[in-house]
Amino acid sequence: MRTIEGKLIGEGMKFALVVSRFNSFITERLLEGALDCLRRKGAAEEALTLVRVPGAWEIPLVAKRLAQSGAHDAVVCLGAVIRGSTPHFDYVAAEVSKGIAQVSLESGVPIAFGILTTDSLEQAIERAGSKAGNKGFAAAEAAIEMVNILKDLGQQ
Ligand code: INI
Repeated sequence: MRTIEGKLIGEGMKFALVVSRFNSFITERLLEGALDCLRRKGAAEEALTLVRVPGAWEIPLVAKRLAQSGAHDAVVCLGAVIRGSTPHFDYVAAEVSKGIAQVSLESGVPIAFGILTTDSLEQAIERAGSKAGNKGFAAAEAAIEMVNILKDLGQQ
């Protein structure tokens, strides 16, 4: 049996990160996690591009532009949509998820989903570098893995 599994090696790869400022107390922790992952797995400093956007709602459009540019092997999206803080929750959470999935499928570029959608600030803190790990780190890891999988599939 041939099994294709992406290696977790980011050397020679270029990444864009899109981070929302809304709930920045959380999103900055996600960014730290994502950068920690990319750097430790071999991505060079000059291979990283960071774009800050106002809120999670704005992430898909910027991710689309970055994916279309051809300048990045993958895009890592980081945001925090917290139900407690807004009646907008359902709209924002649904649209950002759909938007990111759509951009990835249409562009063929891996777009990692590092958007927390939680009921409370406490749950978001748990996923941003405390009890439940760091979702930004996990999203960056998924981006590296996907770039390697697509490379392997392309060489068959
Ligand atoms: N943006 C978020 O990233 N998280 C949220 O929890 C949130 N809430 O609660 O409303 C949020 N709203 C702003 C939205 O993403 C847009 O930036 C804004 O509506 C302007 O388009």
